[in-house]
Amino acid sequence: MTAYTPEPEHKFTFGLWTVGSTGRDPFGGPVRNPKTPAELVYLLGEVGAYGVNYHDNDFIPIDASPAEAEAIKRDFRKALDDTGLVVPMATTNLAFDPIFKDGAFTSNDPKVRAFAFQKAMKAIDLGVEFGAKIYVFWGGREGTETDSSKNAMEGLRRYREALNYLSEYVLDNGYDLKFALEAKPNEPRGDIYLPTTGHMLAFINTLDHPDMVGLNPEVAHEHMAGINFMHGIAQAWDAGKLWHIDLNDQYPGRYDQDLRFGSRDIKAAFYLVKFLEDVGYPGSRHFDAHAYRTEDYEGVKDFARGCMRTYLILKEKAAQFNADPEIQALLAEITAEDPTVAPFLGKYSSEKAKSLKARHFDRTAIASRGLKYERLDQLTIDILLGTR
Ligand code: GCO
Ligand code: MN
Ligand code: MN
Repeated sequence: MTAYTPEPEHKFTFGLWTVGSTGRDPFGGPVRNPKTPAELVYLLGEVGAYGVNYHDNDFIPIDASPAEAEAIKRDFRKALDDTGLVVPMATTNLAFDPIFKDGAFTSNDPKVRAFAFQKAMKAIDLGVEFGAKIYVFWGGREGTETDSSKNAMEGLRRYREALNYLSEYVLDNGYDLKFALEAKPNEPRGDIYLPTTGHMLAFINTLDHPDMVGLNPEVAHEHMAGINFMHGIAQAWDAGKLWHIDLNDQYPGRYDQDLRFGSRDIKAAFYLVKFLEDVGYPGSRHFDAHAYRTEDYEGVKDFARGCMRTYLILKEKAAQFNADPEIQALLAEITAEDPTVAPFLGKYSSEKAKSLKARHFDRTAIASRGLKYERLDQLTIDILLGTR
């Protein structure tokens, strides 16, 4: 039994905005005093995280003077040096300021779009300055409440124009930086453009520099849409586009909860961790979640430790699943090849097609076979509940 101790090799990261959340929600103000970026780095160092990510403005406030910005950066740099934490990812806040009330890149107002380009370029510089290699785009307010207001095709065109422009900016500056797009179906907008990982995946192929652009899927966002997150992750991985991931949890059909990883749907979290570990996903395991509003900063540390601990427990459970003789025997039986039909499958040829069309299948006999998925699922549950 391991101690489930987070190590740098696990690549566990948190955003400044996650452990730094003061618990504000639409129905109430802050319940925790804000901490500085440097203080949050020390907190993350204490719980054993590998890295810290930030938006431009949870690092440097939007109205900070150049001297204030320099002081914040200096303290932050020292905290990184003291703790050994790294900055793998950065992003732009294109949602909070009132100027973005109708979106940023897709706003109907060209001044807002130009300001968004400017803000994103400066935020990219700020990310690169601290070593970020992944730059996330989450289109929080890129959408509508009423489709009378915006043409959906125009929305896509503007989004594409922004990503193309910013790709050129990165190339022009010789930055070693790749983009990762994050989908979400709704909240804060009534509807957000490119609502799922699948939509994003298709959109990437329409860009000028598709090789520079991948994905940052988030558990909660796909659960909000009621879909199987791991299946989307598999598709992203299959496309070579799983470059970052936002881990948290979420009950479907509710507001955006950002719960501690694995705290709601353990089974979904298990299949996800098993997938990431089985394929050898090399990127950050970024927890985009926050502590309950009931907590003080000790509770925030409990939250952060809990995210990493649950991941490591599920990683151990995945190894147990892979090594379980009964499970593996069942899987071998379920997926066994059949030499009598093997010649008909695989790559098409007209010969094959002709002989396959002539083959008789005993549908009743084939369909009468029990597949033992009940047994398999119960074995999985027994592993997860610790009784196996
Ligand atoms: C959300 C999003 C954000 C983004 C973050 C980085 O639902 O609020 O998940 O937390 O991940 O803005 O782009
Ligand atoms: Mn989210
Ligand atoms: Mn996110």
